[in-house]
Amino acid sequence: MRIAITREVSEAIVHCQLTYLERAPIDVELARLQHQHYEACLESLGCAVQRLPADQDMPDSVFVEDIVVILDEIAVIARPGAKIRRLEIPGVAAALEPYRRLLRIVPPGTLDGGDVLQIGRRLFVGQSERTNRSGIQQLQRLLKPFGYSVEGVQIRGCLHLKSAVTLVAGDILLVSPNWVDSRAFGHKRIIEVHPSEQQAANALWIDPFVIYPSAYPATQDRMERAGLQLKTLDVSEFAKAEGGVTCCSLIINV
Ligand code: CIR
Repeated sequence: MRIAITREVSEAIVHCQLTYLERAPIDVELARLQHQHYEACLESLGCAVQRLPADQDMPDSVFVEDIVVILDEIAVIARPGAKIRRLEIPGVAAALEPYRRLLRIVPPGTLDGGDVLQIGRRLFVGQSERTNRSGIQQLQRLLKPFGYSVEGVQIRGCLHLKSAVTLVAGDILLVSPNWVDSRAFGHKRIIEVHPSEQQAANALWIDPFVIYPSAYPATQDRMERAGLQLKTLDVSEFAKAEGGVTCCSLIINV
């Protein structure tokens, strides 16, 4: 069985953190509707959705992925590079306690969950504006006893590693080649995003389906030609907040 932890869209999302995008007005009601559709999609794929409440002081609450790295054996509570986002930690940690033993990234380390791409026992971690060397080294030390390797990966021009690359099937990566060099990931098959859709590499694989933004039809076409089964969603308001489809849930195998 799978649990999907999500978190309410805060009224304050209009003041969300932005790094590479210009601020564009976010329609909070529309964001909430899109969030409901996202949750319904997760439910249709067999996930039991558990939605956490959020406050005014958490503009980016909906992007739960950044707060923790969840593995089968353990969960590592991250330490987001944007200080204001650390207020999101206690609520997410409390929700995870029934499911996993919790380890933690501590100062001076910073790490955003959106920078961590898991491929089997290998974890690739984006060296981004949010995740520093200490965060990566701590993750390495914490996970070594569980048999995971942790490798830093250079990214350029995007917020997180998973803005640039996600796993969309057991052996296929979806990659935005201007933002990351896919040779870092070894032997996987690669689907490159369409050159006109640089932001299109963030997809959420819930085997055998892929949840995917409807905003990238040319890349969608490439994925479908490769035999992938997509569930598309309009997530326009999250995209304005520099978020994608992986960021809005924590999937826990129980
Ligand atoms: C932030 O800058 O922290 C949020 N506005 C967006 C976070 C998106 N999270 C993700 O890609 N994992």
